[in-house]
Amino acid sequence: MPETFHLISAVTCPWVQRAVIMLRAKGVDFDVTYVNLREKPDWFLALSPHGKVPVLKVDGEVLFESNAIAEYLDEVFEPRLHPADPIKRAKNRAWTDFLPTFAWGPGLNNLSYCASADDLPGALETARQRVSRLEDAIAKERGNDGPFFNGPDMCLVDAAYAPFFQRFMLCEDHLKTGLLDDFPLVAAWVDALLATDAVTGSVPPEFPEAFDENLQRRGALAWSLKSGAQAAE
Ligand SMILES: N[C@@H](CCC(=O)N[C@@H](CS)C(=O)NCC(=O)O)C(=O)O
Repeated sequence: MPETFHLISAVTCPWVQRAVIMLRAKGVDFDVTYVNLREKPDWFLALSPHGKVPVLKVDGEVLFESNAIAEYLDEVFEPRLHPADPIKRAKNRAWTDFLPTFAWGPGLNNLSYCASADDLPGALETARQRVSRLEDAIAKERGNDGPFFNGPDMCLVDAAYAPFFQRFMLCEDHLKTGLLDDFPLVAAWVDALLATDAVTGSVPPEFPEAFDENLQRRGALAWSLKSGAQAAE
């Protein structure tokens, strides 16, 4: 059994968070080193094949890509989060593959980080199309037997999507788009994800401040609305 786990991380990275959710769900202890991705240190560039986080060092072996890391952790540590049934497992992997399209296809992130009120309706419409695919998938594959993607137990699809929904909900507090109002299965799924210890404890204490800085740097509408409301208090 491997003994040491060292995660190379960035505070607001959703792909890193997916790895952390998996480590927490599996009860694996790990050390963390944070890197500044705007000034990547040489040791990091030498270690990370794509110059990206997450990287997980396992007894000195370098793993990269959050999906590969999640699959590795699931193979090595109990409890198994992937479904035992190969057909269900393949479908889960397919929905995990949908994540980049869901987030950036353009997708949910374009709404979360939307720059202006004028851009909001278009971003909302695209995000609705993306969420609707998940709503249909859940209705077809699982029905009402939630709250997680496959049912009562967390799975790798949950670990993949949770960070993106978490960020959206932080922005939604200010944007108030009502995106999830017409998607009850996804809405209940998101509620469950954001109430799960493996997810809630997967960001460091400095996350809220770093996320706000990120919004500000992106010139996000959510940030203008938040800072405007704070100034009015
Ligand atoms: N497909 C990769 C995406 C990882 C990724 O994009 N990480 C970002 C931070 S959130 C990064 O390291 N960006 C640095 C860069 O692209 O230079 C994964 O799933 O691990």
